[in-house]
Amino acid sequence: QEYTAVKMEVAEWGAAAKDAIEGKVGGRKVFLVAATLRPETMYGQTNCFVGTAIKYGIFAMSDTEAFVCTYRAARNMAFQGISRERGEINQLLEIDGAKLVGTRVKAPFAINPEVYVLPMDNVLPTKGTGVVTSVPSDSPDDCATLTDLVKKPAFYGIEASWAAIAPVPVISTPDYGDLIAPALIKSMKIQSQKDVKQLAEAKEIAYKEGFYNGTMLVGEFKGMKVEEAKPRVRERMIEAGLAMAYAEPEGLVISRST
Ligand code: ZZB
Repeated sequence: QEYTAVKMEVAEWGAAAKDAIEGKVGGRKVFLVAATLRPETMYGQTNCFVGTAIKYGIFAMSDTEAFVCTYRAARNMAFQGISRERGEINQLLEIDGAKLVGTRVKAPFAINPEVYVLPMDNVLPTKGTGVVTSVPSDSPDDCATLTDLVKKPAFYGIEASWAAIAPVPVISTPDYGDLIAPALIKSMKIQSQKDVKQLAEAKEIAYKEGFYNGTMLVGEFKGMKVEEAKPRVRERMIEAGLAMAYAEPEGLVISRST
């Protein structure tokens, strides 16, 4: 899978992270790095998700920058020309996902320039970077999770205000309007992030509809078909130094067996 790895710079650490990190990153700028297959939706980011039971590392990528992601992702990046020295992994510290919740990060290209790190039950430690950027307008999983958080902030250990953020229309499709994910959640009667089977179905529909029938509503490529805008937005983010190409290790598996 060829992902776009989006650099979400920490604007302000939450209280728990601040204590854990203080004095340990050597003055580097720190970024949570989210892997996405939908760079064209980045205008609609409303928050960032981590798994509270996942262990993350903070990895020095250069003298001036450090990335928050899983060890597995840092290792992949080290072999994809993202870290300064090939194969080198320099972990500055380990931190529990739970401690990252409440941190405020910058969301590149988003209409909401800064967003909160929030908890999601279904973040897989074995996929992408373990950090997910959330676009509730176009991702049913994100929409369902954010709704859970709004309903039960205390249960999820967050401040209600961190999740009190409306989906931003980014893409229009003829059949589902300007907010496909909320429309699917409603028509499929999805109750929460726990409805994983229906959410997988909704995701499939949202991917296909968005890609083949979607038109951009915002940004530099407003009015363009999603199919054409997608690689262009990605390129713009990479040019701006806000994103990188990031591939999953299928490639490594193949090269090992050959
Ligand atoms: C932003 C975004 C906006 C995404 C959207 C999707 C959609 P897939 O299709 O199953 O391969 N993701 C990335 N890493 C993880 C992880 N470790 N655990 C759980 N989810 C993760 O999934 C790729 C998508 O799953 C990624 O693209 C990311 O969310 C999430 F409008 O990034 B996406 C219809 C989907 N729309």
